[in-house]
Amino acid sequence: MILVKLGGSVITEKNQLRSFRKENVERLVEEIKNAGKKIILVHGAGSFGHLLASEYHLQKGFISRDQIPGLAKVMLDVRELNLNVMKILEEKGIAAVSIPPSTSTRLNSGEIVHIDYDLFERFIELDTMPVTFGDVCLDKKLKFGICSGDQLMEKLAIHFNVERAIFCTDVDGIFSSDPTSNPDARLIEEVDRSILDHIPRNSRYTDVTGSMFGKIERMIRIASRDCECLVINGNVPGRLEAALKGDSVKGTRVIGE
Ligand code: IP8
Repeated sequence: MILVKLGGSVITEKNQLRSFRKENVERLVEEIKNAGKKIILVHGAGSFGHLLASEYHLQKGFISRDQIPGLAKVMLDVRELNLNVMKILEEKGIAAVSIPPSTSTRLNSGEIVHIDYDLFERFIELDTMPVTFGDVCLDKKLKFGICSGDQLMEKLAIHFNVERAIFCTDVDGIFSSDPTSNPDARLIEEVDRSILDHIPRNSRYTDVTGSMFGKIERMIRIASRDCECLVINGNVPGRLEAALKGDSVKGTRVIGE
């Protein structure tokens, strides 16, 4: 079993509200189909989630009633994004089923404490591809919160003991600094815990779901479970297919401990 995350920046225009990158998703789905592997697919929220979630401070949990219309809007928008992805999977002949975290996952202080794994297991038994995504979920302590695709990747990788977890982003992998603003940024082909000494814990980051530091920490935990963990560029044709097939591909391999 292989776990794939299509990052929000690969499937949406991140700074343009609710803008779906249809052609990119069509190509990525083709690559998934060509590779012919058993996959659980996770996708991020991109501009269907982060912009409004940040405006309504949903990542902080319940602060006031004024957030509630925002909660409903973000839930609707990420469903719409998921539906766009599901339609393409169906059109390309992949029998995929959507498992929205808002109805299958619970948080406590922002961390996942429950996932209905049985739903995933039963759909996998039926030879379908489960698809889940970054969403708004109920939170025991904070009433509600944001469940990111990365949090789902960690839990699903561990529960299903997957052989490989592939994170598709809009850059070639993990860099020594932000490659979109620093021309001297260097791609790091193998990343281990020592990199965390060079990344600020609370780096300025546009996502409501946390810093680069936190994302890499999750990846290290995945890689520590005997799972090959790769970060690749989902915008470059062929890379996802190669990574799925186990061929060598430009990107970052995360080393566990
Ligand atoms: O894009 C975020 O999920 P991510 C989910 O995987 C929302 O970080 C609703 C912003």
